[in-house]
Amino acid sequence: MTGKTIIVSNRLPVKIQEKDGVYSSSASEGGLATGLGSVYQEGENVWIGWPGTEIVPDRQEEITAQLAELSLLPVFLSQEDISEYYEGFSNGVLWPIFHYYASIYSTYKQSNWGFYQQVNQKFAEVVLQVAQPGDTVWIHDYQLLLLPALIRAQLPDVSIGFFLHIPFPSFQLFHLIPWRRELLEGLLGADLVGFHTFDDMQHFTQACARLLHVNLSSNIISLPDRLVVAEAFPMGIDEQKYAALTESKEVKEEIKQLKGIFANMRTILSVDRLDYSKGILQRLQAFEELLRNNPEYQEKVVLYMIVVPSRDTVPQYKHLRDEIDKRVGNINSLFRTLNWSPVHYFYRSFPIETLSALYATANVALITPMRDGMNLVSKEYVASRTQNNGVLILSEMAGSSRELIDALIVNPNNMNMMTATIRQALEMPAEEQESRMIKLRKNVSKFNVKHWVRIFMGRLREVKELQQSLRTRYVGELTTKAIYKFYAKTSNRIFFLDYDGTLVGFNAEINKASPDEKLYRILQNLAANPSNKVVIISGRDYQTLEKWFGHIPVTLVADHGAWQKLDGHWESMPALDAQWKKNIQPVLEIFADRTPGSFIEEKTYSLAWHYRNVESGLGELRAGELVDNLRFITADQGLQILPGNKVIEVKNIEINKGKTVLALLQGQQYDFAMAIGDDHTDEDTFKAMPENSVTIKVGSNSSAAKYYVNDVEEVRDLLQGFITIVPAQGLGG
Ligand code: GDG
Repeated sequence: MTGKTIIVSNRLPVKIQEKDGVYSSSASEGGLATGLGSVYQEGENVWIGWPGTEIVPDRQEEITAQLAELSLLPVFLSQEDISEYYEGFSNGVLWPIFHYYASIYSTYKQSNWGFYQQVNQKFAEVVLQVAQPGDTVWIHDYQLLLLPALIRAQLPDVSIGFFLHIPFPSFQLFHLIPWRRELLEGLLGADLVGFHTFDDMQHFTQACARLLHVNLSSNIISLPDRLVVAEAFPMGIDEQKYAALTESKEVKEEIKQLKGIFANMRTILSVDRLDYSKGILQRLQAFEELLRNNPEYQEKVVLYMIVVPSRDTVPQYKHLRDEIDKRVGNINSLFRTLNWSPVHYFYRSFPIETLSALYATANVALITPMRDGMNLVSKEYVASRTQNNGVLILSEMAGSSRELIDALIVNPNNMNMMTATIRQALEMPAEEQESRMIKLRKNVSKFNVKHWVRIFMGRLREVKELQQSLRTRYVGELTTKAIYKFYAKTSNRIFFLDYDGTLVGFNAEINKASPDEKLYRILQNLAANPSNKVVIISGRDYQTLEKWFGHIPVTLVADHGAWQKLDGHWESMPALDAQWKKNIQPVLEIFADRTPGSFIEEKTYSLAWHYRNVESGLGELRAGELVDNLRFITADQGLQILPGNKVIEVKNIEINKGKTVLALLQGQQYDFAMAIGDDHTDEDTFKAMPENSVTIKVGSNSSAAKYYVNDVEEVRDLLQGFITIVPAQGLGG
């Protein structure tokens, strides 16, 4: 049975009004509210968020009751909370950095951060009042980056999805934030982290790999207790609503009026919230240049510009507003004639019907943000063009430009391109407009907001199933007994044992991690039983394995399978090339030179850069950079990059422990097969093992192995049991 769904966002999808001491609330029709409407209003489901205004304590109960009718649950915030957490940290630190505005004047106030933490905690408390194991929580946006981990800590058995509506910046930008680690750790409380674009997703996973000790395999981040998936889910709109609006009586009336006002005139529409990320000033500049360089457009073209008031108590926004006023004033005073004003500028919001009429009538939509997570306005314009005409000009910095590829795509910093593209749009023949708009509409209608919700929720369920399938069980007393019993009944057995991190602990000096007496005894006794074949399968070079284990009757596999000792002789995998090493070695050397304590290990078919002795933090940082560099230069070279425990290794793609395991199992009839390992090269071993084998991961419960143990001591105890406990209990062997 699945539990309920809880949506969490900074603001509730509701407008609260107070008149003469009486509060009333009405649902608002934002994009998110439309998309999630069918979700939060169902059954026990609920939407949690701030009601948008400060409510005095003695009225909070009443508001809570009112909102409950709408399936909403409020988080009450004080004025101070809002100014520090929302205006200070969310909009003063996260918003600019995430939109690539890193100012040298940025101030990172500790008190803003303190409130950000506290308010996220307040949200967590409200979520925890209603959430239960088995429920699904879907958290939205940059104001709540810490919330996933806060909920996870109290309630490990919930599904948590997170969606970021704004861009996730590249590493160099994200790196600037003093609390960058805490922010990532907060997000990694989620099971699924969604972004508008593939780039944002990659920026996030790279930040995790570089700043935290996590293993990354494409878009999957492995944490010790579970894996987290990051993915792109481009958000859509309710396209039918926008198409239907154009047919409504009210909108038709407004369309008629607009057509009357702008008869013989071509209109360019621009709609944004007041924000420096939206490129409003640059757009005005482009329009001014268009008029200056193309006098034929005078009295023929109008820029209809709506700027919706937003955050204008913040000095920066107020300044932007003043700048826009000035620029509009300049353009109008420069070009205005008796019958014509080039810019029709409105600093206010309009009812959706007016917006719809503008979308339906504007010949061109000029949407040129400097950075935008998605930009829904561009999609709304397309959805409103039911006659398949009109031209969309779209900035390549908007997430929507990845999908709306039939728009005219511009770089908003390139003024020549901007003006040339506006001309191209104004002059575009009807057939071209139609063929482009048909394709745009198809896209907007297929990937609509319902589709977005369905795909996100579906993926979250899949991630949960994936986690479940990888969740291994601890080898407790009962399991150990069962394993020993199984062992006792069999007579042709094979053991695949990894070395570092499995049979011996991690040592800062690679050559100090040599086998001790106790380990020799265990291995010798285990291998002395003629029914047992013991394979040590390691990433170490063959010379080292020979030195340590050459004298005991075990099979040795070195260098992750590149070398094997069969019948007393070391043999390498046939037809492997090692020419690539001369290209990669210099890169590793640069990193070794720049990173005190790190060193390079050369094996026959691989090169490894070790950073176990590097100052903590620096090693991880350099490792991330190295992986990025290597990805770039190893593409198409048939090489694999393996980030291991304090090591980055590069080797031929053909080398893989799993392949070696398969080769050793081939044609043999083992009735007992066991594999133990600790890092992700051992995952290949686990996957290659036969169905009924015993696979054991060391130190983590998220693995393809069936069971896990905590540490090397537990591995040794388990192996020791085959030698002492099994015979002692008369179980045979
Ligand atoms: C954030 C991200 C991402 C605008 N003027 C009026 C009005 N609007 C509505 C539009 C549209 C919405 O506001 C604006 O959405 P955007 O997506 O364009 O931009 P942000 O507000 O910055 O949204 C953005 C989005 O989250 C979703 O993930 O796309 O990148 O920054 O729906 O129609 N609505 C009415 N009157 C107006 O005057 N009624």
